[in-house]
Amino acid sequence: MIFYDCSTAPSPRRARMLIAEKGIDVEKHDVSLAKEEQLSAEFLAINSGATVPVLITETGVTLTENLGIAAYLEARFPEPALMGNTPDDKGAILMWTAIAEGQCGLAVAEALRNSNPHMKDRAIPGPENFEQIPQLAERGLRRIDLFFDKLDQRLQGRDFIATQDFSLADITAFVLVDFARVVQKRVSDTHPDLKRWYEAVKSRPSAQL
Ligand SMILES: N[C@@H](CCC(=O)N[C@@H](CS)C(=O)NCC(=O)O)C(=O)O
Repeated sequence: MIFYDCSTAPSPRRARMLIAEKGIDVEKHDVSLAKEEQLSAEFLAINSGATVPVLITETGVTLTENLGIAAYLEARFPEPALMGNTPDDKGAILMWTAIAEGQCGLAVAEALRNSNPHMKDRAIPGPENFEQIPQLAERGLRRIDLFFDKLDQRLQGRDFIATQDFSLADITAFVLVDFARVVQKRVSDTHPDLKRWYEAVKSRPSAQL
């Protein structure tokens, strides 16, 4: 399997953590977003959507979305299960993964991509250019605060976000919460349960990569 990664970006980190948690061997290629390698003809031939991560499966299928990559890896390498074993757990894990993507990942992306001068005209990833809308950056910052509140509340008396076990939902939320540092949002003592969970996930070997 070939894995197109980028060490500085959150989306490939989600897949990287999942691969590490499952102990899977992949051939890794780093794509530098700083050097805009995702827009090169060579990479566009692999993913015309110009984003990482990308996983080329054992049978040669190209997967360009975290959810697709996770579903494939969970089916191909079931242990340890990271997407649930029971119908309830499977539902809860995908639900919390979607909540983290929509309410944290998109909020951080809005805040960063609509304010950073290096991302002028790159407000949305992909082959097309989009101009920045400063109001979206402000809205993104407010939404990150709301998500931190929500997750702190959810984690009261719990070790993991979706179920009794560590799962894809924890990987997704951890990576996206951690990435909020790029817009100066950091987990602090004002959110004690979020902080306890964040420190625990941060200490896992898969989070060091
Ligand atoms: N929905 C995709 C998102 C992939 C994505 O947006 N990746 C970003 C890095 S975090 C990217 O490749 N950006 C390229 C760019 O900024 O031009 C997933 O979750 O896998």
